[in-house]
Amino acid sequence: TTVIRLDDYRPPAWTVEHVALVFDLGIDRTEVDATLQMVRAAGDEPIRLNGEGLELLELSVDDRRLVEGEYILANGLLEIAVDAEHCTLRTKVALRPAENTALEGLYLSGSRESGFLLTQCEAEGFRHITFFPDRPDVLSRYTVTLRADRQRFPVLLAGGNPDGSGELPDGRHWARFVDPHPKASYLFAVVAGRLERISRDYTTADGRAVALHVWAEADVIDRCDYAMDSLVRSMQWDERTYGRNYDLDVFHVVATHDFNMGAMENKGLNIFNAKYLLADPDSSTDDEYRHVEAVVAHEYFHNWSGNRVTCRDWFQLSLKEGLTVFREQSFSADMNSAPLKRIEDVALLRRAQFPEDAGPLSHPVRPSQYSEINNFYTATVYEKGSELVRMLAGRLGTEGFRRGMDLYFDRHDGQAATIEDFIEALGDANDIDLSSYLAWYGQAGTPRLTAEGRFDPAQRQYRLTLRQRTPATAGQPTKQALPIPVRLSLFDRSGRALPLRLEDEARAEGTERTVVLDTAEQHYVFEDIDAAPVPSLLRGFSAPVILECDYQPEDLAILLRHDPDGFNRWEAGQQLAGLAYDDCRDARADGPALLAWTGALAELFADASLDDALLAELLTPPGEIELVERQAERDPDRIRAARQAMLLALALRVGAAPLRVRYEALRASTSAAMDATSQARRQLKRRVLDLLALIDAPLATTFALAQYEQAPGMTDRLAALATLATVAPEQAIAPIAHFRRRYEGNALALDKWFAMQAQLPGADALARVQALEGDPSFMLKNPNRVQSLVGTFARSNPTGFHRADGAAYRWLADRLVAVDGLNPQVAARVATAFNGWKRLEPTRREAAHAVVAELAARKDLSRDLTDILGRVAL
Ligand code: DPP
Ligand code: ZN
Repeated sequence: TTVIRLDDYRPPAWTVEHVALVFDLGIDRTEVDATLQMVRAAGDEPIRLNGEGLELLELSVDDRRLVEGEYILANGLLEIAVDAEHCTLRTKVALRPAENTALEGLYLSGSRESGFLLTQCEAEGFRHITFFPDRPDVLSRYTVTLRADRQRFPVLLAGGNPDGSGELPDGRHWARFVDPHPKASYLFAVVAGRLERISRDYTTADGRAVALHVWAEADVIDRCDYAMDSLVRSMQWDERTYGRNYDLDVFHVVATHDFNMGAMENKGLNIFNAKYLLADPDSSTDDEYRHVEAVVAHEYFHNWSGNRVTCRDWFQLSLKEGLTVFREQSFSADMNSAPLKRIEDVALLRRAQFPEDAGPLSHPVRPSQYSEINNFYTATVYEKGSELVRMLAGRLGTEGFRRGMDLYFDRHDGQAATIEDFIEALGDANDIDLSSYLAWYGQAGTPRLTAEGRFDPAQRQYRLTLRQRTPATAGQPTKQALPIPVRLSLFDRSGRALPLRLEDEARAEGTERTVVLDTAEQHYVFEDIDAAPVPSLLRGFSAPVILECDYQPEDLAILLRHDPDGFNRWEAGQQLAGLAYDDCRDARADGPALLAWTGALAELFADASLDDALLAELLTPPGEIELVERQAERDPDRIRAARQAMLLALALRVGAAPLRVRYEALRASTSAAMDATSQARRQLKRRVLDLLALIDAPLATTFALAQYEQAPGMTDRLAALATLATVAPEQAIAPIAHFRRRYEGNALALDKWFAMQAQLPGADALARVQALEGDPSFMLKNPNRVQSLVGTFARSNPTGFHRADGAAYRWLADRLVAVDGLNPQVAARVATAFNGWKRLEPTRREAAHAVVAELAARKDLSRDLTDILGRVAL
């Protein structure tokens, strides 16, 4: 396989100033006629165009047809030697959309009879549509004409402003679109078929009238209103927060059930996985509502952070993704609760990115090489990338960051930029040199931050020593020190935040400080301290690191009880839960950390002033996947057993009666309302019921059965089903069957039905999953369905997937090969479930190794899957 390296980057030899595309659309065969205005940019190289799976029908340069021998077509490249400085290059190709199961390029969503055609071009899908220099640093203006049968394809859409439409002979029609903004080919999109729409008029802050349209198939169009509301909120927020206005006369959003990723920010024509666009109380959970709002915002925000300023090359992917995730997270924090949003984001980082960064697939936020770019749409590029932007934003403050962003957008508008450009613009606007932060982009692995405090009563000083160390990762044996911003406070033992005065400072200033650790080790001496304080470190999760601090359990209990900030409180609880886990792991039923954790939570449980959602989060210790870090030899059964033991201790400490009373009170206020209070109640109700189930299974079963029957919406219904399936499998059989019938034909609800069952732990998990494969609605061809059953089982069911006999590994290997034959991107994504095999205990490790090695040795797999397996097997 060819490896692409960042160091080998060369600007394009030829660019395309304007491209005119004419599509004659058909499900079995589509013809694409492309006219490219080519301009030589540098050197004397031939024109080289990417093209894959295209049937070349015609090729001409400046109106002269080329014959064989006048061009070279091999290995996905069309090469034509041209002497001139510019030329008009024309190609005509044929495609077969209905056969395209990889869902990259032009493909069919749904059935031949009623489905519609659409495109996905990021990262390198455009080359499956026409011959083109398919790289993000070639920016072109697009004119797109679509022609198709009017009956079969009544709706014709492409990015840009509408520029006419009309009738053609034989029941056909046409529509043309002109995009005035030069864009990269990965942002191209068309959609054609039978779709319904909801519409709204919007006027931007700078006075442009924009028609907003959300499109979906007829059976789901009534579930698009929340997406439309979210879109309007996003547009207003970006105007307010970043001064960014939308820049076309029309903005389309389209939902499809067949999509490899979450959504795609094509210029003027966003396309969404239906999972992130449709929402209604009967079939969507509260979490899903939040995801819809966030993803709609994310794709909209890309219009500036991604489209107007795009990436020079795919190594810079985080330039748009990390930045846009950060913008999306800030938006969600503003729309909902900021501390809860931060909890959600940090929990995701720890669950998804930390493990990724600790295994063989570890890579820097800006990778230095790849063989398949599709495999770098990762938690590292997205979530860790966002944390890096957050550190920069924190360093500059709200106003400074805005100044920096203004300069970045201004300076690079209409360009393909690099991460250096971004950091330079932020720095230049504030006269600060931020270049030391670049090291974060190039270095993989999660840094360990060690903190050690020493109180000196004679000097009335508290001396804090911070150290950093990043463990070696795949291909990066040695690491450098990074700038780590550590936001901190000191608390006295009554929970009061102390005024902070560092040595050399004349006066104390405030109770919170950010120090930047940019060497391996540094000391900070705080003055006027009367008694050993409790340090609260890394407040707000000020850097994406793992904190190792020699906290005593009672120190953390003080923070958990008293920290005024919801996020920090939760964080103290997580740290304490980690220590409590260690007690359970080592069979210390009366361990001090376990007692401190359960004691503090029992107290908070009784505190009526605490927000329901925060309490629910506090009652949730780190998950099994996160806890593997606390285990030298990973045995998922033992991890689960220890975690269950700590939950049981918590339930006992809170007590059956308070849990029952709380559940009943929350049940009494059940409603279908979507406001924050109602959502918080549902979330807490679920936690309380699950805790109650650990100490009074019969009562919890009765509650869950009733809750399933009376649930006013999906959140309560699905939660009840999951509790039943765990606590009383026999009694769950009928409700599970009922749910299946109730949602026949509702793909997204059925996905949740598969996923819920795929997560049920234990020895029968594989058999259950295999039985579910026999359900008539299961199909390998649909990415969401594969993810909901196969992906969920492999990634989110540690005890089920990692069974000691290796049977689930062998099962997954078979499924990967089958999926790979249809859709390489999906196969590669699911295969990342093998990332952690090397640190499993020996029996499982050997079983996994055998399977991974055998798969990796196959020669008949896609480049996507081969790349993942090759790196995982190393
Ligand atoms: N660029 C897309 C996104 O919004 C990739 N699926 O993340
Ligand atoms: Zn994105």
